[in-house]
Amino acid sequence: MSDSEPNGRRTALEVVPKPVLVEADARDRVATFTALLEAHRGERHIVALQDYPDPDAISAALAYQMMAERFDIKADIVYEGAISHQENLALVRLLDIEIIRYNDEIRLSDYNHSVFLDNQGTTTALTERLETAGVTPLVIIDHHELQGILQAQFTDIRPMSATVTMLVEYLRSGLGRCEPGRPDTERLATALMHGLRSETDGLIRAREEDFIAAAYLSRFVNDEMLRSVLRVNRSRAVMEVILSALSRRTINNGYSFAGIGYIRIDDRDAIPQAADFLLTEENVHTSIVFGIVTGPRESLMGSLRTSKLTLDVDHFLKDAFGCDARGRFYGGGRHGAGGFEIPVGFLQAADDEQQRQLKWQVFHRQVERMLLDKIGAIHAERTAKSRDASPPATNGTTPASQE
Ligand SMILES: [Mn+2]
Repeated sequence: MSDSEPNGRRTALEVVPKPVLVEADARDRVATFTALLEAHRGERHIVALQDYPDPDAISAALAYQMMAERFDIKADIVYEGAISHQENLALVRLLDIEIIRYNDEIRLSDYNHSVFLDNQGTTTALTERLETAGVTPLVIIDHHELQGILQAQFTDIRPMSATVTMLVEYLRSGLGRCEPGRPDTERLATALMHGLRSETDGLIRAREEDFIAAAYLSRFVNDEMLRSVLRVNRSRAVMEVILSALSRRTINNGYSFAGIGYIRIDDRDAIPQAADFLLTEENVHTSIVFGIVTGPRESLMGSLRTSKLTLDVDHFLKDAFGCDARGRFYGGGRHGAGGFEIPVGFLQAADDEQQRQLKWQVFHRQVERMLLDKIGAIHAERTAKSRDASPPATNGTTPASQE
């Protein structure tokens, strides 16, 4: 693995230098994982998903649930937050996936262990709750960069395109008992195929190992079901958010950003969809949409999308927003996409309308300034570089729109 890229850029998708399916490694992993499940036979596990689970996470959890079942392990899939993207809702409903939104009636101490899939505990509010309840992490399988806040008995963190691809490796080894024509196999394979497709932009960003996973899944996928999951329209709320982002956007050096004010937690997924939409505008290479999501825990949330190959999203967001007092970054991302979340904290839930407006203004200005500072810094760096490389320009004001 080429650990030392000269500029230190490492995102999940960029570091896959040699075929990941090194057979011996895979055999070891599968053997260790199998022995682990065997050793925990009969237990109850909680699969903790990120607060806003996506198809990669949801389908990976389903895979774990079915593998664990073979060892009489009952795994509940739990998240705290919301499933708001229509496609994700369709996935859960059409494939009848049992996924539980955290509530006070769930006794976390009933679980023997926790399992983190497609996350490492940094993007779910369940991490702290589980810690408090004394439920220790058993498994982490994830394709994001190593975050190192949790120690589990079994850890598989690799720079793959999707968590699904990693789970399929375990399934294929026989842990899954996948058989054509079996309804539970069909359901699982369809969910995984959707997860894989959505995580790789419809396989456009898929790599060799993802195609191998897809080829395996294709034996079991129910095409009709998959089509139904994909055939969902945008809700009115999402359209309104897109409209709002469109009318409030400002464009600076190819960066388009829009602060959209307050948004209900159930419509939260409209933010990335609005960012996707803003990215389609001519001469825009990067879009950022953010707003204050209201709900039990109010926070400012934003999404970034970029088509600029040289923009390291993870680095960009970490640098722009920094981290909290405990050292946790407010933002992060992967190839082409990222997000950020800043807790509103003490300023939460003001009933007074004027105070609400003031609060939004404060957050809006602060985020906008941080983004502009970051863009300004990138621009200055680039201008300096091009000055080094080429004869000096006749005047200092280089046109901004040269990309
Ligand atoms: Mn993922």
